[in-house]
Amino acid sequence: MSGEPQVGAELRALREHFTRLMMTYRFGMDEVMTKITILRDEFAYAHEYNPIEHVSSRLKSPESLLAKARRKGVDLTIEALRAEIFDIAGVRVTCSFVSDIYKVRDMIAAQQDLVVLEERDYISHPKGNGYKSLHLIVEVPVFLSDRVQPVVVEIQIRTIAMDFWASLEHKIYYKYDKAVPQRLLDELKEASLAASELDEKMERLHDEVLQHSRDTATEHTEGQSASPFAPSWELLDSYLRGTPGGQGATDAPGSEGTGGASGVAG
Ligand code: 0O2
Repeated sequence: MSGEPQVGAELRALREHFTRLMMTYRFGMDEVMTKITILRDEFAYAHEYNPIEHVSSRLKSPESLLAKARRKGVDLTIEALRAEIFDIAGVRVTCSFVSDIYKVRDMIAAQQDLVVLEERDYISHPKGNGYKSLHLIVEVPVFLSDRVQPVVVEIQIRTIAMDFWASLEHKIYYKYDKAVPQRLLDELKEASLAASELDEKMERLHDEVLQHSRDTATEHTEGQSASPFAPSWELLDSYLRGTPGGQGATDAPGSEGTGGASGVAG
């Protein structure tokens, strides 16, 4: 005999549906993670600059999902959960600067097979407690064996400072079992303002440094950053000369080459 409790057919079916639901949300979340990772890597290569510092994902636990459903008065049916809870699958993107957040938002919104259902801008309209972040509720298609299932994923995009604040606030909120003393709430609000000031200052400094490097740039180096996908200069040169095994002379940037037939060096 197994240790499983005796359950009726209805409960069994509900559990099966719930499991399938969570599985499709996992797939949707993975799709969004892949899209964002591609955007990050491609952007970093093409522009030698990375607007995305970090990407992570989390699937709501069954306990947390059911607690939220109860809190919001959502029926325990797959349709109701799907229609009313948007953060079952969540992806969090942290950026260095506020302007990067909107750059990332635009790149995500431009994806043809993804629909932005809603945008909540808690940066231009912070929550009363000081919470700041840009939330996108998006829908992505998930290709299952017998159908295409649209899945809703919440993407939270924020700066490192906003993220630092939000994780501390979350911790405090749960530590005090949601009854946080007023003094701490006031200090959190102050900390949120300080985080915004830091974001502004860091972005100003970054813009200044960027402008300086543009003004002093002597050669065009776009796309020449180290990449695991780049063949070596020697390999390309020898290929174009028709010599096997990378034996040809090199004309890589900065080397004293003899001016190979290829002219591969930029
Ligand atoms: P967890 O533990 O992160 O999963 P709605 O009824 O739809 O308006 P909802 O669904 O709460 O409200 O939407 P909202 O406001 O966009 O919040 C979704 C998620 O954003 C939250 O999920 C948090 O992750 C984050 N968030 C929103 N407000 C705050 C805040 O004041 N502080 C912090 N630290 N995070 C916040 P969960 O399910 O609340 O929590």
